Amino acid sequence: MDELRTKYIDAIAAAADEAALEELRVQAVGKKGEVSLKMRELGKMTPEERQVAGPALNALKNEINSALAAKKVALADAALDARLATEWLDVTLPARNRRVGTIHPISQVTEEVTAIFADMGFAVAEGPQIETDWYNFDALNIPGHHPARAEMDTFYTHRAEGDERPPHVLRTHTSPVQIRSMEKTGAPIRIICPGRVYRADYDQTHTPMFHQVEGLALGKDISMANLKWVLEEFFSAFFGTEVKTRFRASHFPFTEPSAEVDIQCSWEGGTVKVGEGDDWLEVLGSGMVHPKVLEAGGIDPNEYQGFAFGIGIDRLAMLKYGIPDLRAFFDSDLRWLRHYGFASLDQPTLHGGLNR
Ligand code: 2U9
Repeated sequence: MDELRTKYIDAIAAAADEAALEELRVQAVGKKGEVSLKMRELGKMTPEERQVAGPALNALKNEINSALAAKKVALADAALDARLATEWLDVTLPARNRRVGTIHPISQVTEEVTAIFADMGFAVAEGPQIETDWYNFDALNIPGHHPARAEMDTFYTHRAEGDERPPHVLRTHTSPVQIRSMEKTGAPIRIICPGRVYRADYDQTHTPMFHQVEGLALGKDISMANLKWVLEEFFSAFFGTEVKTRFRASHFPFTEPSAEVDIQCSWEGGTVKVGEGDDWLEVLGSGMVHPKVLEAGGIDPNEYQGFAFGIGIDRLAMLKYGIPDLRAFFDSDLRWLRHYGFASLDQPTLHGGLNR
């Protein structure tokens, strides 16, 4: 029995893993194990012999079982220690750099323009990009025969065969939004309408989809003088320097009188600088809203009047951020987007400064 005890207690102490331990358990105290076989021999003994050998074998079995259980716990602890020693990570390390996207210059400029006009009390209005010909043309005093319709290179949708109704169009300007807003809220009103517009034209300075922001201010006492102040205020805030404007008489179907607006600039070494020099750059169309357009929006022209204007956002972005080719705006070239894009956590506010 002493031999068996020494053999198994030593072997258990030396077992390298749980599998070896299980093998030892089977060999010693399993059904056909050495200790179990010895226990079977108890039957052949005399009662006196059995009285000594029985408790001794039981004690040996218990001792081996205890040693097995203790070693099992020790092995598990050692395995856990080994894992903890190898599978660790330093949670205090700084995170790995990840490429983050950038804000597109069009989005950036739209936010800048919105912030400036919001500060002057203009709300943002939006509307559908697919319009009826009424909202896109007729309501804006552009009747069916008007040459402006042909000049606008309009995209038309298809009507089913036999459907004689005029087709819907992709809006050629954001002006329909202003008509819809006039219908909805009436006057007085002060809104800007930024958004996508569409014209079938493509070269270095034209893309079939581009962006406009139009403005509308109606009240009982609004004049061209207010228009000039608002625009000069806008350009100075946008370019971060005082910008002079020049109004030239023009013609649009939806405004009367109408004016095209130039901003002061200089040309040096092939680059434009806004707010200095003796040259002028045309950037915008504007005027007093035509009485017929007010009527189309459900507003009495004898009671209310006001100004409207339209600016190309893409053009503004090119001017402010020195971007040479309009077409690159919409190529989705990642190198271009990383170069001209803006940090998403660096959005413009009037107090934070729009011109960094
Ligand atoms: C309503 C009444 C009047 C908006 C106006 C212009 C003149 C204009 C162009 C500037 C550059 C378009 O992006 S561009 O090519 N816009 O010249 N837009 S007046 O007049 C309105 C609009 C809505 C109800």
